[in-house]
Amino acid sequence: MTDGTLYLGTKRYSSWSLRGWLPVRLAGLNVAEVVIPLAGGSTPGVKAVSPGGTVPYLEHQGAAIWESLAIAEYCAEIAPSLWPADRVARAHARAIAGEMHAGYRELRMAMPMALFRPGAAGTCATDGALADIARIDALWQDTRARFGAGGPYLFGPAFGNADAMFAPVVARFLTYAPALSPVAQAYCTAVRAHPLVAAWYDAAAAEPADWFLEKYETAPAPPASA
Ligand SMILES: N[C@@H](CCC(=O)N[C@@H](CS)C(=O)NCC(=O)O)C(=O)O
Repeated sequence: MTDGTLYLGTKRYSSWSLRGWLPVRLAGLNVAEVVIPLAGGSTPGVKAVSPGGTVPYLEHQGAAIWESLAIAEYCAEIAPSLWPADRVARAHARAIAGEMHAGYRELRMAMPMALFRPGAAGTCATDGALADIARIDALWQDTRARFGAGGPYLFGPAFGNADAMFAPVVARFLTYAPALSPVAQAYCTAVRAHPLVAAWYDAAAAEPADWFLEKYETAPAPPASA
């Protein structure tokens, strides 16, 4: 018997689902997982279950939560260590998580999360995406320098809500391989090696081929100058 259900989209592609799944698993919520194959736009199966019409969607002990950042906050009520204990660090973590949730549209549009997309390295680097990447790289460097002592994650040894919000960005960087600072590169390596992120990749790799969306499984066009 579980305490609820976490609805997700195809793990190969659903960046927002990963942002919701990580806090739920980090907090140890006992929920069943339902993965709905995404249609690549509007997915009837998602609209049928989620009040917000999107995944992730969490039902847990009477609570219904359909925004990834709200899921992260809910999980932190159960497991407060998902945010840093220090007030200033916690404020910074919430600010960067909020910036991620609200922003980086150019990056998200140009470089959709597609965990195993072939031939993607070095492609899709629009000017807008590169501007977002520069901002994220600077943010990670600053956060690691100020709050990251003692461990490989944004706030040190514990992988928390801020890392969860950025995990799909890491996934994009691993697929599209834009130029990054050594600090950002090391952070990507650490996030990819986290057992929960590794488990997500493994589950994604096991998804059936009839869930694949061709636009995310074919090599993107090479840069115009190539
Ligand atoms: N702001 C939402 C965004 C969620 C979102 O856009 N999810 C996508 C999947 S990655 C979705 O459900 N799209 C609707 C669909 O495929 O029908 C959140 O933070 O949870």
